[in-house]
Amino acid sequence: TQSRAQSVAVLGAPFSRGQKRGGVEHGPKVIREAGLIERLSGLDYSVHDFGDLSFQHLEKDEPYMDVKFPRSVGAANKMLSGAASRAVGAGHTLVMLGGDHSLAIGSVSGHAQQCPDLCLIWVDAHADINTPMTSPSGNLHGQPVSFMLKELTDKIPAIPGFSWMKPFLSSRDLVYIGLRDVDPGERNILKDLGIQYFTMRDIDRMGIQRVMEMTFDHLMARKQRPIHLSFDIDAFDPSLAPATGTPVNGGLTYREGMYITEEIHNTGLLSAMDLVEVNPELGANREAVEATASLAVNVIASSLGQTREGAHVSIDEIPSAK
Ligand code: HAR
Ligand code: MN
Ligand code: MN
Ligand code: MN
Repeated sequence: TQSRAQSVAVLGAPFSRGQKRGGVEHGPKVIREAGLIERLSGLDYSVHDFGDLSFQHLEKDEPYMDVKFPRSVGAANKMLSGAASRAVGAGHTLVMLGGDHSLAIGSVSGHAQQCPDLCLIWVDAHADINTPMTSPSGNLHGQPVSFMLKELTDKIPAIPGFSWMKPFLSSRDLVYIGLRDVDPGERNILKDLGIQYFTMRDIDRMGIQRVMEMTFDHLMARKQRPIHLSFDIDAFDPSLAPATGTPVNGGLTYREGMYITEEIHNTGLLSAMDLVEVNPELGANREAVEATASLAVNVIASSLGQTREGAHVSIDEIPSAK
């Protein structure tokens, strides 16, 4: 049988101040309502639901330069980082439910405290690598990766709320999949640091199978290491994931999404993942919200070993007729 982590920790992070649209803080609730815990239990994991973090609401949190809600985002991520570190340290595979994508600062940094040699696979329409100086919006959900990268240390000003964290990731340990809305400043950073990224155009050209091969060749060339998967639901085409804040046409198909996550599971190296940017207040109707939430559950289940081929059972005799 396959080696599989025995236990999964589910941790909700109901937080929305990394961007300006309300509702994304209800992501954990709708993803749970779509049956997440039951599905993971059905995959034979022991599931530890750690519930939702309760973030302190700061009444006064003025922008710093153009950065919006710096203290709220900093404090929420500090708390999440500690919780993520404890969950991984206790031997669980972590599933963090957002919330907006600024939360990756906490989940990846907490994971890295336990697994300093981790690599990061970022599946998203967006690169989320603006610095506070290049960000066109000031929203921190468009910036989390810039705070993680050692190579950008000198480009990140001291933002209130962020003194607890230091950059911990090398740009060669990061791969993007699904990009199709990259700001000019972001493209400069990607090129300048030589970051490996696969846009939707690259998937069109090479197919998702080749893209995943190249992803693992890049990340595992020197040695196998733990994987952090940060999955933004807006990587999918808006026809599949309508209930999200910044949909961009021309996204992943359902099959591409399942192939990406199946291949990540097949490495046996997935150690933590995020599922972010599900916003139930933005679906046109209940069906749209439920479709988005159930897609999120499928992404998580597939990352954790659900296969389209069907489950392997240890007693594999075909039942006889009598
Ligand atoms: N790049 C834009 C910015 O920095 C938009 C970021 C959009 N948001 C996300 N992140 N959903 O993946 O503001
Ligand atoms: Mn609300
Ligand atoms: Mn994102
Ligand atoms: Mn995105």
